[in-house]
Amino acid sequence: MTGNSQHQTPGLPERGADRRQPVFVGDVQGCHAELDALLCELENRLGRDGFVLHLVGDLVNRGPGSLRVLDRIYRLWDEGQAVVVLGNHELHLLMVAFELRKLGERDTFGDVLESSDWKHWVDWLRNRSIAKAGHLYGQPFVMVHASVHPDWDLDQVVGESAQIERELGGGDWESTRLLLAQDPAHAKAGSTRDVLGRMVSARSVKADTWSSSIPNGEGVPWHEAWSKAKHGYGVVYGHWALQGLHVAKGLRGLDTGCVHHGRGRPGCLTAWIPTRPERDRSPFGCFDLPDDAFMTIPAQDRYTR
Ligand SMILES: [Mn+2]
Repeated sequence: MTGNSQHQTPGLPERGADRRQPVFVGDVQGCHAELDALLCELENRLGRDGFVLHLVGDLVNRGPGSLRVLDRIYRLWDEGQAVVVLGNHELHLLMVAFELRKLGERDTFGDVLESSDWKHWVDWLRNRSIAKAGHLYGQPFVMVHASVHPDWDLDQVVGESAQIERELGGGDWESTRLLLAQDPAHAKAGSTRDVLGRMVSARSVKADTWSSSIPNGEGVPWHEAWSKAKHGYGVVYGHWALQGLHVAKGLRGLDTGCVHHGRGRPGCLTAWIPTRPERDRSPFGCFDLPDDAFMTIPAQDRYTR
């Protein structure tokens, strides 16, 4: 698979245009100490300005420092050193901010919504992307929080994401509220609300439907169906802490449950630091196997039960 400049985005330049190392980071979920430790390691290894963070979403919730995480990532984003896609916890935060849902007992992003500049955070989040496509050493890929439809080619992923972003962001807050007010359980298959749910929440798929549940006899993991379609692009994603680190051809699942320490394995924050592939490795370039280009930061506490 060769590069296709059609999918180039400002945040993810083609090789040669930007010498900074791309670094993909799994679900942070308010684990500010681990994020700080990761950034410290990256600065030591790559230099203060030597990398661009790509965060797979779920920056906030369950952990102790949602506001601190947002603040740190925002500064990097503002300096052009971070690329962000939204996760289901960011959408949940927006729905609470729009009074479409109540703050749950386990929700810990009250610090964001109670801050004096909460409107800034709502506005920044609602204007973030659902998917970010680009190239890694010539290999087309997309970063998304949970999943892409198994049948979509990269153009469709980008198109669906752009449609959602038009309705979720821009304009006034009312358009955001109207989209989020739709019940995803009753949204028509393929509607903007349905596709938004799929991209930020899905784990299993069956025919043209999806579910956030892990496959239980009904349906299969979304990436199993996606792999069968033999697409030429890679997917970097998060959202599936119970699955843990997922390294397969074309796929890098990075949610290693930093905030869910104790769910069957020690939690940690994981970063993928893809390396330039050797010349003959194909078809997935840096998404091929084997791959040990990961950095892990152990969770410093048991944040959730
Ligand atoms: Mn998630």
